[in-house]
Amino acid sequence: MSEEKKVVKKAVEKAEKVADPVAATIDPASQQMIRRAQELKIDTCFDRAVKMKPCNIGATGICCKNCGMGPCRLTLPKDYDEATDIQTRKGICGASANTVAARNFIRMIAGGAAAHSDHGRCVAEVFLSAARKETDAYQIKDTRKLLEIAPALDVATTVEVDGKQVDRDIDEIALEVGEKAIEEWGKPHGELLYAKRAPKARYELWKKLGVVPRNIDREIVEIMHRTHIGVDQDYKNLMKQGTRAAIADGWGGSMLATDLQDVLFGTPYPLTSEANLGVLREDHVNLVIHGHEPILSEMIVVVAQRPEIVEYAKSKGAKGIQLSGICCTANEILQRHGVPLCGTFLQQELAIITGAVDAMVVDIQCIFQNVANVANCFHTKLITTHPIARMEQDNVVHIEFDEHHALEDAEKIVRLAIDNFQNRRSEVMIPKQKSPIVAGFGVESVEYHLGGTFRGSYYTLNDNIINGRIRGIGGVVGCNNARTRHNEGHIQVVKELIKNDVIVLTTGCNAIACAMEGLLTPESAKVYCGPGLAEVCETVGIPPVLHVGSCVDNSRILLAATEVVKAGGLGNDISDVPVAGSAPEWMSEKAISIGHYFVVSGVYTVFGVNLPVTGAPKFQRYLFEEFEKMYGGMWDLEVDPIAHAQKMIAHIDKKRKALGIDKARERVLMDMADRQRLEA
Ligand code: SF4
Ligand code: MSK
Repeated sequence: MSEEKKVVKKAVEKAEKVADPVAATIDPASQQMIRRAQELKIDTCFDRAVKMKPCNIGATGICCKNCGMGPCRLTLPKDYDEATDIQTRKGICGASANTVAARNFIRMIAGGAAAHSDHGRCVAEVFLSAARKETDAYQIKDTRKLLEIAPALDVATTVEVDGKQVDRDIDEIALEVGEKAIEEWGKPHGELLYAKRAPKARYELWKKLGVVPRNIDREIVEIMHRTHIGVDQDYKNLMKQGTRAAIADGWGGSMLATDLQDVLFGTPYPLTSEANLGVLREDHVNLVIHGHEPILSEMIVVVAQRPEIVEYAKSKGAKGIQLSGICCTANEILQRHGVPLCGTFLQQELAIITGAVDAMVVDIQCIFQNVANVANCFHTKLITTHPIARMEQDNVVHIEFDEHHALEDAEKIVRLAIDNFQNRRSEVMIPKQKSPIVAGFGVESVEYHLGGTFRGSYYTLNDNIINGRIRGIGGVVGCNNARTRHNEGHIQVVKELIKNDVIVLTTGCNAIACAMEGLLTPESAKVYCGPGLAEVCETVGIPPVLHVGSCVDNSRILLAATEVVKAGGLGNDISDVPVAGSAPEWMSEKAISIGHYFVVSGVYTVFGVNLPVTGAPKFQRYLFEEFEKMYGGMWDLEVDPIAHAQKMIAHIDKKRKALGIDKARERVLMDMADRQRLEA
């Protein structure tokens, strides 16, 4: 065969290569839809991941393209020698592998922090509009939460009248909270106000290490400056800036997003719903909401429930309107309204493959451009809504959403979906799988369920940790990644943790994966937990895996850990608490920012899949070991899910030992006989 023919043959083989559905995902509903897509010759991310191999140099963090002389690829030599590395492995400008990896790493933090924080800014702007009464669509809903956050923004909730302190007008407080919040993005002086919401010891440590953020935007911009060619060329100094930006995200942009959303739309409290592709209904108008900001989706929920809109849907032959969500918008409307979860990040194309989605409306973040191509193979209308997130394909409809005419925009979108119901042109195939769930746990509801209202603290949770019924807390979060089997890492890590009495707080796509697996029900405790955690869950009536929201709601995990510190008995700082973090299937820059603010808040944090640091071993050691000496928390990487969870458990046990509570009970590893005894 001639060379040319060989090249063509290879290209054809590559084009025909598709994913093995069972190797691609543990979820039977997704397997069914991957097969369906392959039958219809529609490619999905699972097929593309098989066709395109990642570049090992980039994946290990040592490719630099920060200037036009590059890309410089600083491949890790087989005979790597740390002593000579800095002289022998360098870019054209001389940048070392440590510099390149650190620059890449903090640029990921900048990307993630920018995404969360810009989301937060958008919420703050809508909040301010609502406080100024410029819009009827949004109101201050949760005044209790408003009063709770006001002092943290230096806003007084009382005022002196005739020598007495009296309550201030709520509208006045809301306006000042909105103005103060907006200033956190770009104020010229001072420091991030919310940094003081961390335990006192943590705030003082940040102060001592010089990493308290000045404002949110500045820390992100400074990363872009420092990582420009020829600026900061010391990986430790680069990471110091990465730390400032990550704190500005977790304790700033993300936390403000969560708080202001709670005030505007209500603080979540536990409710029931369902999860997986089976929530779509053949005889209903299916409108899937995908993205991150609840500003739009809240309005869609309102409009879709209006009797005249439901009647309009019926006039088109549908039995009603079924809303459902993908990614974190899904988590937002689930936790406040019980709208079902249609799927995770990797199921966005699969939802359309069912043929039952009349419209998918998207806002920002985690939206595959290929959903437009898939939608084009069906009747599905794909609607973009955000001025910063549009798509080039012609079949995409853009309805720009604005808080000043929010309800009108939402109605346009819902009507578009309804009008499209009659245009279904291919066979509808909806997988039957869906799982019941209990979601909507915030810092407040965890306090209520585990602490009791009369105590008003996390005392009972702490007590259960001290007596060993609960061994510790795992914060398991983050995305799916098409480079690894969908949901397998998430589920194995979480099951191993709860089997060993570690209660799990979850957000993002991990929360959706756990929902699909049936782990978000109180009943699952009896099946999957160690005896201590099972007993607590049964007594209190909660699931062993608590869904605490979306990606920005990782701030709830930080505040829950802070409440644990405040309740007493488990040390003075988050780094003393038996807690560990995890993102088994991460993929986004946001995950790196989240991971880093967990670490510098004092949490040992393990990632799965890979980390773009392994090509620079000295830099990696800095993050994985030396950070613990400075912050009490550090990074780790473990691809095997069981080993991953066991590393978290070992860290939790280390903390228990340091607190002197390790003798309370021996480690329990449940086998089948234990489980049967528990069930008897
Ligand atoms: Fe290469 Fe230095 Fe330019 Fe990076 S900044 S691409 S290492 S020359
Ligand atoms: S949606 S950032 S894939 S968790 Fe927040 Fe899921 Fe990760 Fe997007």
